Amino acid sequence: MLTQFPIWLNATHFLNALLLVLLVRSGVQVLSSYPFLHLREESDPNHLTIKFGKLRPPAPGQPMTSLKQELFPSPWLALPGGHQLGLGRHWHLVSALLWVVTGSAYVVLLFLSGQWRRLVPTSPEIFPRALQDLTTYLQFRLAEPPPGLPYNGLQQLTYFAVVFLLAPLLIITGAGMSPALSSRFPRLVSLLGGTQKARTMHFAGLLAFIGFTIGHLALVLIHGAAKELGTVTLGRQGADPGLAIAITLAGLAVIAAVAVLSTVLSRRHPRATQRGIGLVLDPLQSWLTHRVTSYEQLPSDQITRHFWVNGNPPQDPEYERLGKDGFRDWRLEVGGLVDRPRSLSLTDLRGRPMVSQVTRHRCIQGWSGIARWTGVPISDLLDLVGAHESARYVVFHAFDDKDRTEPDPGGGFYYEALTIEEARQSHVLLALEMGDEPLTVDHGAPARLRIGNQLGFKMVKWVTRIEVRAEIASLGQGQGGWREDRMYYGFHAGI
Ligand SMILES: Nc1nc2c(c(=O)[nH]1)N[C@H]1C(S)=C(S)[C@@H](COP(=O)(O)O)O[C@H]1N2
Ligand SMILES: [Mo]
Repeated sequence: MLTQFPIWLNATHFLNALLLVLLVRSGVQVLSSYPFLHLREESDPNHLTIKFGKLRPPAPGQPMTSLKQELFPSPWLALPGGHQLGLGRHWHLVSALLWVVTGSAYVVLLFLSGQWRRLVPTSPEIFPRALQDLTTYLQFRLAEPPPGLPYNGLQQLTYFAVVFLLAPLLIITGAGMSPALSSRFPRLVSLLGGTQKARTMHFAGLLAFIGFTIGHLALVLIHGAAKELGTVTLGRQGADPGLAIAITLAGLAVIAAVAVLSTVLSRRHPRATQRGIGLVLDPLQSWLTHRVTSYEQLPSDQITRHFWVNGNPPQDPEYERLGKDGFRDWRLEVGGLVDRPRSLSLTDLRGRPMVSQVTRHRCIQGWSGIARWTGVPISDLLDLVGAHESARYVVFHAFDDKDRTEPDPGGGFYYEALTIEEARQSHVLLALEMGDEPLTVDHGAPARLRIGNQLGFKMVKWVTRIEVRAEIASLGQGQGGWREDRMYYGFHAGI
């Protein structure tokens, strides 16, 4: 009986609607943190770009940093609204995960139950039928489905396209933005035309979903809400219309309640939200950053010209003094749970085996840039000092005191931690050069971290000290990094 829907179909339809509301609102939050969409693989807001705001000039004496470009959307529009990219991403990723699980269950049940016949066109005759239906609607008449089927040609074709084309496009373009996945499968990213095109297509997918939803709701109303809602809620056209409308309103109330609760929870209890959602995301993220290593080695002709800066350089007389003579007196301390703590000069570091990689940097905000980086693998330094067996984390401490360089939110020196397994991967370098030149101050002189399969905020610039530790709970606010502590970012940054 194809005109009667089994209950799992109504249930997955409802979950899908609920999750899409979370996805769209948190997606707006993520987009706002870098309100530009690029039409080619170059995050240059002055070139081939769709802008949702004006490019804002830097503060006097500061570089043009990407954080300065963030928009702070209203909580009525975005989840959770305001200055909360970290939590917006948590919501986006956890709803995306649940959405993929729901969608997969739906597709499996569709094929097991034979219900796929309603959706999947089996003959090319669907195209003229859909066109016929469209002209019927345009003449303000109802296009009825063929006898024994629930949908007319136009409905069948659009539903099919949404489930089997649009949803996969959103998943693939989403994966194309993940540093772990896109550096493991560089071919997938080239196929999409690069990270920035993936991001732009992801946004186009959102617009398509919104367009579809509006059309879909309009047709339900035009075809007769009472009759159609019987199918939507109870799976039968003959269902009691009063009951169907009551169930629909209850469903909408649940969606609205989730929208309000997720926003209020995130704003009142940001740490609890970060940790609660982290319980679901952390295992996946940790699996990605531990197991899915970077295979990225891009050709030199893909190197991008525009490379954003993020994070204001240290405002520290000591740093300035060291910089004056090319960091000759600068020393990198490597210590903690190690047998032979060392204090290394730039010359010492240059004497270690150096590795060169052309890789893509992906900032959590959304921009990306490709450069050649040259430096010493962290694993080499860990071996040099003899990191203990009991060590679990490697912490990178920086020169920039955020109370001076980013007073909102401030909170001490920048640092980020990696698990020792992450730090030992071959694509993790202490970079000394960018584009075959010593690092500039903006990009982290004299030494900064480079990680092939994680987001940019992990890649500490202006490194002063590497500390091998057994735990990170007693460091800062205990979340494993300054941005995790202060901006509620996730600890593993593979997505
Ligand atoms: N010490 C320090 N390192 C930092 C930051 C910072 O604020 N301070 N910002 C991080 C972020 S969010 C990004 S995206 C990259 C940017 O690197 P770039 O400025 O070389 O492009 O640096 C990371 N390293
Ligand atoms: Mo970033």
